[in-house]
Amino acid sequence: MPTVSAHVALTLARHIDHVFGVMGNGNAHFLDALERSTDVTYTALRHEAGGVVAADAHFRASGRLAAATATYGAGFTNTLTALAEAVQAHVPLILVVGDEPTSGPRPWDVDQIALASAVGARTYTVGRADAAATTVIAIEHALSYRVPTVLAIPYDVAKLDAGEVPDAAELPAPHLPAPLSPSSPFAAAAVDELARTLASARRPVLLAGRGAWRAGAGEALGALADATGALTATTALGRGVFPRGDFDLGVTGGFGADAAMELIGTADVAVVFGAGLNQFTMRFGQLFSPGTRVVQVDIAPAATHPHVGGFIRGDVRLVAAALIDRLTATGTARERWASAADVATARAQEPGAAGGLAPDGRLDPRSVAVRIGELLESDPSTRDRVVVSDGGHFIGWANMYWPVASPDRFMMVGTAYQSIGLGFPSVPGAAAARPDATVVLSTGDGGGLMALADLESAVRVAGGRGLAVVWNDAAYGAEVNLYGLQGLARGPMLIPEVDFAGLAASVGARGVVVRTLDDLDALAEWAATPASDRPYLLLDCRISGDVIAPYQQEIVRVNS
Ligand SMILES: Cc1ncc(C[n+]2csc(CCOP(=O)(O)OP(=O)(O)O)c2C)c(N)n1
Repeated sequence: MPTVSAHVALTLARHIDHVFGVMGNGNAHFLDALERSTDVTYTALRHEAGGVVAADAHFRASGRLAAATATYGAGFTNTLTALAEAVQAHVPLILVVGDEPTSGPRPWDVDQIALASAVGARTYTVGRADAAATTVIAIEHALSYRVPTVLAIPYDVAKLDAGEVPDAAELPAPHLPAPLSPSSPFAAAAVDELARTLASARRPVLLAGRGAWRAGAGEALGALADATGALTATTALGRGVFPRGDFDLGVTGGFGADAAMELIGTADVAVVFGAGLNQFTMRFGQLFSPGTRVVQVDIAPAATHPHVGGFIRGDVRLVAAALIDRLTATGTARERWASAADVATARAQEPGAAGGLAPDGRLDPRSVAVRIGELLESDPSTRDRVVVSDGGHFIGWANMYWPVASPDRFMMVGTAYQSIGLGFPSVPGAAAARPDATVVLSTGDGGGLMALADLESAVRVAGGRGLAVVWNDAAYGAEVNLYGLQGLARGPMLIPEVDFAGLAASVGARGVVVRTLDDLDALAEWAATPASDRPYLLLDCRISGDVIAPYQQEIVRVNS
């Protein structure tokens, strides 16, 4: 007869395809049931944080729920940083864990419910009689509130016989909340007013974030930009949401080019769709000028920045469609207020040192980023890519120089919680979510070393579809820039130069030490080889720490 663990596994299997994690006493029976009785693909990670990161990256890359699993105690506490990141980033996933027996804690148990709660995640604990229903409730909670949710199996309950697994028909199906329609008379009046404002605007800008992508609003926002003659811009997480790029000013904030940000500052009307307007997006308050009328459209309960002068609560796609209806009814299709050529000039980034070397003889990361960006775009196999990024000073390079086709093709797992060290385990999650795409990791040497346990997972799972770019400056560069330059002791900020190419080779990848731009020809050769015939490639780029990204200079300025 099926056990409680089998009830959890079989019910989960009705709603998800992938589980990532590490095995131990607390989840052995769950994994046994998953392997024997379901079609779910289980992927072993090498650190429990990695299991949660992979499930998180899977959702970000596909919008499909995945699960992680860990044993009780040390396995569970190893997940906490990754769990906090998923909470802060509003990423749903299910974390199936073992837990203390119902009879009470053993010496090696900790209060897991309190720990999960402390980082913002709710726990549902299954019992003998309710395991399937409780599993569905956990899935529903994760999807409705867009949060990671813990599903705990007490140790003494895990292998109890629980009878037949209830039929799918008898279980409530998880459902998503209906889109928030701007249909009340108040909302309709606000939409009317915004349509009039846009119709009479001389220099309108539309700024969209990841919320716009989640709402499926890309096409509608593109049509709205066409109808209003607006220039567009996105947040870092919203890159690629607008269908056309020729009137797009790029990312707002420190990743954007100065000239593009200055153009945005001259807007008379800016409408913000599905973007939280954090301090980075807002250039620490400098993005818009006091003369810009800023209207925010979002499902959040209220405006999220003091510069917002008008707020419409609603689903971004529905509000955009309502605006287009009103604007096309009055026939107001407009010319853009700047030419495509001017927009392209404004958003162009600094190209880096000619020849690629900084004065200290190491690579200029900007030149490396430009060249890698060109190579990624020039081959069909790398054009179809998902970029996953760890955190650190280097995040600027991918954000500034590598084109992004849509927001689900670029993710920074870790930045919501400001954690480094979640890069390598993002790779298996994105690779499973997008079985045809190349997964490109961008990581520092500091974060790369922290995540090293899952270098093996990245190489094993992504294989020839995987490429890692290590921005190896032999330092915790962000710390050098923020504190070393203030005169704080540098010893703790430095890392011996690590041979990442050698580490990659030790787990079956091809590692290439990149000291000149010509060394990047290895990427061109690799891209030209069919994915099935090539190993994972790691580019160990020996970069100069002296080139500081503009976004980091902005942070230094604000901090001082
Ligand atoms: C888990 C965690 N530990 C420490 C930090 C502090 N921290 C922020 S950036 C950074 C340096 C990252 O170094 P690296 O990955 O080499 O990238 P770089 O800054 O050199 O580009 C550190 C240590 C953090 N954010 N998260």
